[in-house]
Amino acid sequence: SDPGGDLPSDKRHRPPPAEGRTLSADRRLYERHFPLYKQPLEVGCFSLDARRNFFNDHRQLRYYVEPRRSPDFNLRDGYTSRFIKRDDGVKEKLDHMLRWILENRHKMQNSNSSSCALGVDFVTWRGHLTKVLTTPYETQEGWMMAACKFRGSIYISEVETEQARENRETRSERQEEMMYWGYKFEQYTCADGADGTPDPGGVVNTNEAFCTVVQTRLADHKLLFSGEVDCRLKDPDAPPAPGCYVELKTSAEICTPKQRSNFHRYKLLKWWAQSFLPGVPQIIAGFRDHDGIVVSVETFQTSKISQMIKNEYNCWKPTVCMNFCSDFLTFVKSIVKEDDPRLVYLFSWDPRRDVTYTVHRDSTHTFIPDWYIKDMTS
Ligand code: 0WD
Ligand code: CA
Repeated sequence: SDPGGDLPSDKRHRPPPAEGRTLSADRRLYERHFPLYKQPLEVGCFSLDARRNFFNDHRQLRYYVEPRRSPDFNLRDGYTSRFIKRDDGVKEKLDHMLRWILENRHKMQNSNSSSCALGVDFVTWRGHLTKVLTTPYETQEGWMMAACKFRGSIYISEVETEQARENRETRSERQEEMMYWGYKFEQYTCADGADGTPDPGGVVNTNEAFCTVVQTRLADHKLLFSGEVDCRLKDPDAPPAPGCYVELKTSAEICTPKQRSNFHRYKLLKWWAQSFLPGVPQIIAGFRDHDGIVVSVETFQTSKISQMIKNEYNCWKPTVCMNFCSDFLTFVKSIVKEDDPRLVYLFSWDPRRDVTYTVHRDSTHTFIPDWYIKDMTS
Protein backbone atom coordinates (compact mmCIF):
# COMPACT_ATOMS: atom_id res chain seq x y z
CA SER A 1 0.00 0.00 0.00
CA ASP A 2 0.97 3.65 -0.20
CA PRO A 3 0.69 5.24 3.24
CA GLY A 4 1.58 8.67 1.89
CA GLY A 5 -0.73 8.36 -1.13
CA ASP A 6 -3.07 11.16 -0.14
CA LEU A 7 -0.35 13.69 0.68
CA PRO A 8 1.15 16.17 -1.78
CA SER A 9 3.97 14.60 -3.81
CA ASP A 10 6.73 16.36 -1.84
CA LYS A 11 5.53 14.64 1.32
CA ARG A 12 5.12 11.15 -0.15
CA HIS A 13 6.89 8.08 1.22
CA ARG A 14 6.46 9.54 4.67
CA PRO A 15 3.72 7.85 6.69
CA PRO A 16 0.84 10.09 7.77
CA PRO A 17 1.28 11.43 11.30
CA ALA A 18 0.41 8.99 14.07
CA GLU A 19 -1.63 11.17 16.35
CA GLY A 20 -0.85 11.38 20.01
CA ARG A 21 -3.44 9.43 21.92
CA THR A 22 -3.68 5.65 21.99
CA LEU A 23 -5.92 3.08 23.68
CA SER A 24 -4.59 0.03 25.50
CA ALA A 25 -6.16 -3.36 24.78
CA ASP A 26 -4.68 -4.93 27.92
CA ARG A 27 -7.46 -7.17 29.23
CA ARG A 28 -6.55 -6.42 32.87
CA LEU A 29 -7.77 -2.83 32.40
CA TYR A 30 -11.30 -3.89 31.48
CA GLU A 31 -12.26 -6.18 34.39
CA ARG A 32 -14.99 -3.88 35.67
CA HIS A 33 -18.69 -4.39 36.25
CA PHE A 34 -20.63 -5.33 33.11
CA PRO A 35 -21.66 -2.16 31.24
CA LEU A 36 -25.25 -1.40 30.31
CA TYR A 37 -26.18 -3.21 27.11
CA LYS A 38 -29.78 -2.61 26.09
CA GLN A 39 -31.84 -5.45 24.65
CA PRO A 40 -31.20 -5.11 20.89
CA LEU A 41 -34.32 -4.04 18.98
CA GLU A 42 -34.80 -5.06 15.36
CA VAL A 43 -35.71 -1.92 13.42
CA GLY A 44 -35.68 -3.56 10.00
CA CYS A 45 -34.03 -6.06 7.72
CA PHE A 46 -32.89 -6.49 4.15
CA SER A 47 -31.99 -9.20 1.68
CA LEU A 48 -29.26 -9.64 -0.92
CA ASP A 49 -30.16 -11.97 -3.78
CA ALA A 50 -28.04 -14.38 -5.85
CA ARG A 51 -26.59 -11.43 -7.78
CA ARG A 52 -26.07 -9.33 -4.66
CA ASN A 53 -29.03 -7.06 -5.43
CA PHE A 54 -30.53 -5.25 -2.41
CA PHE A 55 -34.16 -5.71 -1.32
CA ASN A 56 -35.70 -3.88 1.60
CA ASP A 57 -37.48 -7.01 2.86
CA HIS A 58 -37.04 -10.51 4.33
CA ARG A 59 -37.23 -12.51 1.10
CA GLN A 60 -33.92 -14.31 1.86
CA LEU A 61 -34.88 -15.29 5.42
CA ARG A 62 -34.75 -19.07 5.81
CA TYR A 63 -36.28 -21.48 8.34
CA TYR A 64 -34.39 -23.93 10.52
CA VAL A 65 -35.31 -27.59 10.06
CA GLU A 66 -34.01 -29.85 12.82
CA PRO A 67 -31.85 -32.66 11.42
CA ARG A 68 -32.46 -36.35 12.20
CA ARG A 69 -30.74 -37.73 15.30
CA SER A 70 -27.71 -38.98 13.34
CA PRO A 71 -27.49 -36.80 10.26
CA ASP A 72 -25.36 -37.97 7.33
CA PHE A 73 -24.44 -34.54 6.00
CA ASN A 74 -21.47 -34.58 3.65
CA LEU A 75 -20.23 -30.98 3.63
CA ARG A 76 -17.91 -31.66 0.67
CA ASP A 77 -20.84 -32.46 -1.63
CA GLY A 78 -21.28 -29.91 -4.43
CA TYR A 79 -18.08 -27.94 -3.79
CA THR A 80 -16.80 -28.36 -7.34
CA SER A 81 -20.14 -28.55 -9.13
CA ARG A 82 -22.89 -26.63 -7.29
CA PHE A 83 -21.15 -23.65 -5.69
CA ILE A 84 -21.27 -19.97 -6.66
CA LYS A 85 -18.87 -17.99 -4.49
CA ARG A 86 -19.22 -14.31 -3.72
CA ASP A 87 -16.24 -12.30 -4.98
CA ASP A 88 -14.56 -11.34 -1.68
CA GLY A 89 -12.18 -9.00 -3.49
CA VAL A 90 -15.13 -6.61 -3.97
CA LYS A 91 -15.26 -4.30 -0.95
CA GLU A 92 -18.86 -3.26 -0.32
CA LYS A 93 -18.02 -1.29 2.81
CA LEU A 94 -21.22 0.03 4.46
CA ASP A 95 -23.11 0.37 1.15
CA HIS A 96 -25.97 -2.08 1.81
CA MET A 97 -26.55 -0.63 5.28
CA LEU A 98 -26.55 2.90 3.89
CA ARG A 99 -29.07 1.85 1.26
CA TRP A 100 -31.25 0.44 4.05
CA ILE A 101 -30.94 3.69 6.02
CA LEU A 102 -32.03 5.81 3.05
CA GLU A 103 -35.10 3.65 2.48
CA ASN A 104 -36.06 3.58 6.16
CA ARG A 105 -35.02 6.97 7.43
CA HIS A 106 -38.58 7.72 8.49
CA LYS A 107 -38.54 4.77 10.93
CA MET A 108 -35.54 6.04 12.87
CA GLN A 109 -36.65 7.84 16.00
CA ASN A 110 -35.06 11.23 15.92
CA SER A 111 -34.46 12.76 19.30
CA ASN A 112 -32.13 15.54 18.18
CA SER A 113 -32.98 16.56 14.64
CA SER A 114 -30.73 19.60 14.49
CA SER A 115 -27.34 17.99 15.09
CA CYS A 116 -27.96 14.29 14.50
CA ALA A 117 -30.01 13.13 11.51
CA LEU A 118 -30.38 9.50 12.61
CA GLY A 119 -30.38 9.85 16.39
CA VAL A 120 -27.55 7.29 16.80
CA ASP A 121 -23.88 7.71 17.69
CA PHE A 122 -22.50 4.86 15.56
CA VAL A 123 -23.43 3.10 12.31
CA THR A 124 -21.53 -0.07 11.43
CA TRP A 125 -21.64 -3.81 10.68
CA ARG A 126 -22.09 -6.27 13.53
CA GLY A 127 -18.97 -8.12 12.29
CA HIS A 128 -16.83 -5.02 12.88
CA LEU A 129 -18.08 -4.77 16.48
CA THR A 130 -17.37 -8.50 16.98
CA LYS A 131 -13.73 -7.81 16.09
CA VAL A 132 -13.60 -4.95 18.58
CA LEU A 133 -15.18 -7.08 21.33
CA THR A 134 -12.65 -9.91 20.98
CA THR A 135 -9.60 -7.61 20.72
CA PRO A 136 -8.35 -8.02 24.34
CA TYR A 137 -8.02 -11.78 23.68
CA GLU A 138 -6.84 -11.76 20.07
CA THR A 139 -3.24 -12.85 19.52
CA GLN A 140 -3.18 -13.55 15.76
CA GLU A 141 -4.84 -10.91 13.62
CA GLY A 142 -4.95 -7.13 13.89
CA TRP A 143 -7.57 -4.83 12.35
CA MET A 144 -8.08 -1.43 10.81
CA MET A 145 -11.33 0.51 11.15
CA ALA A 146 -12.04 3.66 9.18
CA ALA A 147 -14.33 6.18 10.92
CA CYS A 148 -15.88 9.48 9.92
CA LYS A 149 -18.67 11.72 11.18
CA PHE A 150 -21.64 12.71 9.05
CA ARG A 151 -24.65 14.60 10.39
CA GLY A 152 -23.79 13.76 13.96
CA SER A 153 -23.32 9.99 13.57
CA ILE A 154 -19.97 8.23 13.36
CA TYR A 155 -19.76 5.60 10.63
CA ILE A 156 -17.24 2.76 11.07
CA SER A 157 -16.13 0.60 8.13
CA GLU A 158 -13.39 -2.00 8.26
CA VAL A 159 -10.33 -1.71 6.03
CA GLU A 160 -8.62 -4.97 5.08
CA THR A 161 -5.13 -5.16 6.57
CA GLU A 162 -2.14 -6.07 4.43
CA GLN A 163 -1.90 -9.36 6.32
CA ALA A 164 -5.59 -10.18 5.80
CA ARG A 165 -5.28 -9.49 2.07
CA GLU A 166 -2.18 -11.69 1.90
CA ASN A 167 -4.02 -14.49 3.73
CA ARG A 168 -7.06 -14.12 1.46
CA GLU A 169 -4.97 -14.27 -1.69
CA THR A 170 -2.86 -17.27 -0.63
CA ARG A 171 -5.50 -19.59 0.85
CA SER A 172 -4.78 -23.27 0.28
CA GLU A 173 -7.22 -25.42 -1.70
CA ARG A 174 -8.13 -27.16 1.59
CA GLN A 175 -8.92 -23.79 3.27
CA GLU A 176 -11.01 -22.69 0.27
CA GLU A 177 -13.02 -25.90 0.46
CA MET A 178 -13.48 -25.70 4.22
CA MET A 179 -14.95 -22.20 3.86
CA TYR A 180 -17.66 -23.83 1.76
CA TRP A 181 -18.52 -26.34 4.48
CA GLY A 182 -20.28 -23.76 6.66
CA TYR A 183 -22.55 -22.72 3.80
CA LYS A 184 -23.24 -26.37 2.90
CA PHE A 185 -24.32 -27.03 6.49
CA GLU A 186 -26.79 -24.12 6.15
CA GLN A 187 -28.22 -25.75 3.01
CA TYR A 188 -28.72 -29.07 4.83
CA THR A 189 -30.57 -27.40 7.72
CA CYS A 190 -32.53 -24.51 6.16
CA ALA A 191 -35.72 -24.33 4.10
CA ASP A 192 -36.98 -21.35 2.11
CA GLY A 193 -40.42 -21.42 3.73
CA ALA A 194 -41.85 -22.27 7.15
CA ASP A 195 -43.37 -25.47 5.74
CA GLY A 196 -40.56 -26.34 3.36
CA THR A 197 -37.74 -28.87 3.55
CA PRO A 198 -34.03 -28.28 2.88
CA ASP A 199 -32.75 -28.97 -0.63
CA PRO A 200 -29.23 -30.43 -0.39
CA GLY A 201 -29.25 -30.98 -4.17
CA GLY A 202 -29.44 -27.27 -4.94
CA VAL A 203 -26.70 -24.72 -5.65
CA VAL A 204 -24.92 -22.97 -2.75
CA ASN A 205 -24.67 -19.28 -3.64
CA THR A 206 -22.86 -17.16 -1.05
CA ASN A 207 -24.05 -13.90 -2.59
CA GLU A 208 -27.44 -14.53 -0.96
CA ALA A 209 -27.89 -13.02 2.47
CA PHE A 210 -30.52 -11.96 4.97
CA CYS A 211 -29.48 -9.17 7.33
CA THR A 212 -31.17 -7.80 10.43
CA VAL A 213 -30.77 -4.15 11.39
CA VAL A 214 -30.79 -3.55 15.13
CA GLN A 215 -30.66 -0.57 17.41
CA THR A 216 -29.25 -0.79 20.91
CA ARG A 217 -27.11 1.06 23.43
CA LEU A 218 -23.75 0.16 25.00
CA ALA A 219 -23.11 2.38 28.04
CA ASP A 220 -23.70 5.89 26.59
CA HIS A 221 -23.25 4.86 22.93
CA LYS A 222 -26.36 4.56 20.77
CA LEU A 223 -25.64 1.95 18.11
CA LEU A 224 -27.22 1.06 14.78
CA PHE A 225 -25.75 -2.02 13.15
CA SER A 226 -26.61 -4.79 10.75
CA GLY A 227 -25.63 -8.44 10.79
CA GLU A 228 -26.24 -11.43 8.59
CA VAL A 229 -28.72 -13.94 10.07
CA ASP A 230 -28.64 -17.58 8.96
CA CYS A 231 -32.25 -18.53 9.71
CA ARG A 232 -35.16 -18.37 12.17
CA LEU A 233 -37.19 -20.93 14.07
CA LYS A 234 -40.23 -21.97 12.07
CA ASP A 235 -42.53 -22.08 15.09
CA PRO A 236 -44.91 -19.15 14.55
CA ASP A 237 -45.08 -18.79 18.36
CA ALA A 238 -41.34 -18.23 18.62
CA PRO A 239 -40.40 -14.83 20.13
CA PRO A 240 -40.25 -11.85 17.77
CA ALA A 241 -36.95 -11.04 16.05
CA PRO A 242 -34.15 -11.15 17.05
CA GLY A 243 -35.35 -13.74 19.63
CA CYS A 244 -36.37 -16.24 16.92
CA TYR A 245 -33.08 -16.06 15.03
CA VAL A 246 -30.58 -18.90 14.90
CA GLU A 247 -26.86 -18.73 14.14
CA LEU A 248 -25.46 -21.81 12.37
CA LYS A 249 -21.85 -22.89 12.74
CA THR A 250 -19.62 -25.80 11.86
CA SER A 251 -16.59 -26.87 13.84
CA ALA A 252 -14.17 -29.78 14.00
CA GLU A 253 -15.41 -32.61 16.23
CA ILE A 254 -13.95 -32.53 19.73
CA CYS A 255 -12.03 -35.70 20.63
CA THR A 256 -9.49 -34.68 23.29
CA PRO A 257 -9.49 -32.47 26.44
CA LYS A 258 -7.03 -30.15 24.66
CA GLN A 259 -9.45 -29.74 21.74
CA ARG A 260 -12.30 -29.04 24.14
CA SER A 261 -10.24 -26.41 25.94
CA ASN A 262 -9.28 -24.70 22.66
CA PHE A 263 -12.91 -24.74 21.55
CA HIS A 264 -13.94 -23.01 24.78
CA ARG A 265 -11.08 -20.50 24.72
CA TYR A 266 -11.10 -19.40 21.11
CA LYS A 267 -14.14 -20.52 19.18
CA LEU A 268 -16.81 -19.91 21.83
CA LEU A 269 -15.43 -16.39 22.37
CA LYS A 270 -16.07 -15.51 18.72
CA TRP A 271 -19.41 -17.29 18.62
CA TRP A 272 -20.58 -15.59 21.81
CA ALA A 273 -19.50 -12.08 20.73
CA GLN A 274 -21.13 -12.38 17.31
CA SER A 275 -24.51 -13.58 18.59
CA PHE A 276 -24.65 -11.60 21.82
CA LEU A 277 -24.36 -8.28 19.95
CA PRO A 278 -27.63 -8.58 17.95
CA GLY A 279 -29.41 -10.63 20.64
CA VAL A 280 -29.47 -13.94 18.73
CA PRO A 281 -30.29 -16.43 21.51
CA GLN A 282 -29.13 -19.72 20.01
CA ILE A 283 -26.24 -21.11 18.06
CA ILE A 284 -26.61 -24.51 16.39
CA ALA A 285 -23.31 -26.20 15.64
CA GLY A 286 -22.57 -29.09 13.33
CA PHE A 287 -19.44 -30.93 14.45
CA ARG A 288 -17.66 -32.56 11.52
CA ASP A 289 -14.77 -34.92 10.99
CA HIS A 290 -11.72 -34.32 8.77
CA ASP A 291 -13.61 -35.56 5.72
CA GLY A 292 -16.41 -33.02 6.17
CA ILE A 293 -18.98 -35.48 7.51
CA VAL A 294 -21.20 -34.01 10.26
CA VAL A 295 -21.01 -36.38 13.23
CA SER A 296 -23.22 -34.46 15.69
CA VAL A 297 -25.35 -31.35 16.03
CA GLU A 298 -25.46 -29.35 19.26
CA THR A 299 -27.34 -26.26 20.42
CA PHE A 300 -25.64 -23.54 22.47
CA GLN A 301 -27.67 -20.89 24.28
CA THR A 302 -25.75 -17.63 23.80
CA SER A 303 -26.63 -16.56 27.35
CA LYS A 304 -25.16 -19.77 28.82
CA ILE A 305 -21.80 -19.67 27.04
CA SER A 306 -20.10 -17.52 29.68
CA GLN A 307 -21.10 -20.10 32.35
CA MET A 308 -19.81 -23.00 30.21
CA ILE A 309 -16.30 -21.56 29.98
CA LYS A 310 -15.82 -20.63 33.63
CA ASN A 311 -13.87 -23.82 34.38
CA GLU A 312 -11.15 -22.93 31.88
CA TYR A 313 -8.05 -21.49 33.56
CA ASN A 314 -7.47 -17.82 32.66
CA CYS A 315 -10.37 -17.79 30.21
CA TRP A 316 -12.02 -14.86 28.41
CA LYS A 317 -14.69 -12.74 30.15
CA PRO A 318 -17.69 -11.07 28.51
CA THR A 319 -17.29 -8.01 30.75
CA VAL A 320 -13.75 -7.40 29.43
CA CYS A 321 -15.03 -7.57 25.84
CA MET A 322 -17.92 -5.18 26.48
CA ASN A 323 -15.88 -2.70 28.53
CA PHE A 324 -13.14 -2.63 25.90
CA CYS A 325 -15.74 -2.00 23.19
CA SER A 326 -17.35 0.77 25.22
CA ASP A 327 -13.97 2.41 25.87
CA PHE A 328 -12.99 2.04 22.21
CA LEU A 329 -16.18 3.84 21.15
CA THR A 330 -15.51 6.58 23.75
CA PHE A 331 -11.97 6.87 22.31
CA VAL A 332 -13.36 7.14 18.75
CA LYS A 333 -15.88 9.79 19.85
CA SER A 334 -13.10 11.84 21.46
CA ILE A 335 -11.12 11.89 18.20
CA VAL A 336 -13.74 11.94 15.43
CA LYS A 337 -15.09 15.41 16.18
CA GLU A 338 -15.27 17.18 12.84
CA ASP A 339 -18.49 16.53 10.91
CA ASP A 340 -17.10 15.84 7.44
CA PRO A 341 -17.41 12.47 5.67
CA ARG A 342 -14.33 13.21 3.57
CA LEU A 343 -12.21 13.31 6.72
CA VAL A 344 -11.41 9.73 7.67
CA TYR A 345 -9.76 8.60 10.88
CA LEU A 346 -8.07 5.23 10.49
CA PHE A 347 -7.89 3.25 13.75
CA SER A 348 -5.36 0.41 13.74
CA TRP A 349 -4.66 -2.35 16.17
CA ASP A 350 -2.10 -5.16 16.16
CA PRO A 351 -1.77 -7.93 18.75
CA ARG A 352 0.26 -6.89 21.83
CA ARG A 353 -0.03 -3.21 20.79
CA ASP A 354 -2.27 -0.23 21.61
CA VAL A 355 -4.96 1.10 19.28
CA THR A 356 -3.51 4.04 17.30
CA TYR A 357 -4.96 6.30 14.62
CA THR A 358 -4.05 8.41 11.61
CA VAL A 359 -6.04 11.13 9.81
CA HIS A 360 -6.74 11.19 6.05
CA ARG A 361 -8.49 13.95 4.10
CA ASP A 362 -9.99 13.16 0.67
CA SER A 363 -8.08 9.87 0.47
CA THR A 364 -8.81 6.39 -0.84
CA HIS A 365 -10.10 5.63 2.67
CA THR A 366 -13.15 7.89 2.20
CA PHE A 367 -16.07 5.44 2.27
CA ILE A 368 -19.39 7.33 2.50
CA PRO A 369 -20.63 7.40 -1.12
CA ASP A 370 -21.90 10.58 -2.79
CA TRP A 371 -25.34 9.04 -3.40
CA TYR A 372 -25.79 8.71 0.35
CA ILE A 373 -24.59 12.21 1.16
CA LYS A 374 -26.78 13.74 -1.58
CA ASP A 375 -29.91 11.88 -0.49
CA MET A 376 -29.36 12.58 3.21
CA THR A 377 -28.74 16.27 2.59
CA SER A 378 -31.74 16.79 0.30
O1 0WD B 1 -16.93 -5.12 3.07
C1 0WD B 1 -16.67 -5.58 4.16
N1 0WD B 1 -15.55 -5.26 4.78
C2 0WD B 1 -17.59 -6.51 4.83
C3 0WD B 1 -18.88 -6.63 4.45
C4 0WD B 1 -17.05 -7.29 5.93
C5 0WD B 1 -18.04 -8.10 6.56
C6 0WD B 1 -19.32 -8.16 6.11
N2 0WD B 1 -19.74 -7.45 5.05
C7 0WD B 1 -21.12 -7.46 4.69
C8 0WD B 1 -21.71 -8.30 3.68
O2 0WD B 1 -22.67 -7.53 3.00
C9 0WD B 1 -22.40 -9.46 4.41
O3 0WD B 1 -23.61 -9.79 3.79
O4 0WD B 1 -21.77 -7.78 5.86
C10 0WD B 1 -22.64 -8.90 5.75
C11 0WD B 1 -22.36 -9.80 6.95
O5 0WD B 1 -22.05 -8.93 7.96
P1 0WD B 1 -21.85 -9.29 9.47
O6 0WD B 1 -22.96 -10.13 9.92
O7 0WD B 1 -21.58 -8.02 10.15
O8 0WD B 1 -20.50 -10.14 9.40
P2 0WD B 1 -20.01 -11.32 10.33
O9 0WD B 1 -20.67 -11.35 11.65
O10 0WD B 1 -18.53 -11.25 10.30
O11 0WD B 1 -20.40 -12.60 9.51
C12 0WD B 1 -21.69 -13.17 9.52
C13 0WD B 1 -21.81 -14.09 8.35
C14 0WD B 1 -20.70 -15.13 8.28
O12 0WD B 1 -21.11 -16.28 8.97
P3 0WD B 1 -20.12 -17.04 9.97
O13 0WD B 1 -20.98 -18.11 10.59
O14 0WD B 1 -19.02 -17.56 9.15
O15 0WD B 1 -19.66 -16.02 11.00
O16 0WD B 1 -21.77 -13.37 7.15
C15 0WD B 1 -20.97 -14.06 6.20
C16 0WD B 1 -20.57 -15.38 6.80
O17 0WD B 1 -21.50 -16.35 6.40
N3 0WD B 1 -19.87 -13.15 5.88
C17 0WD B 1 -19.82 -12.41 4.80
N4 0WD B 1 -20.63 -12.35 3.76
C18 0WD B 1 -20.30 -11.49 2.80
N5 0WD B 1 -19.22 -10.72 2.82
C19 0WD B 1 -18.67 -11.63 4.90
C20 0WD B 1 -18.36 -10.76 3.84
N6 0WD B 1 -17.28 -10.00 3.82
N7 0WD B 1 -18.05 -11.90 6.05
C21 0WD B 1 -18.81 -12.82 6.64
CA1 CA C 1 -23.12 -18.79 10.39
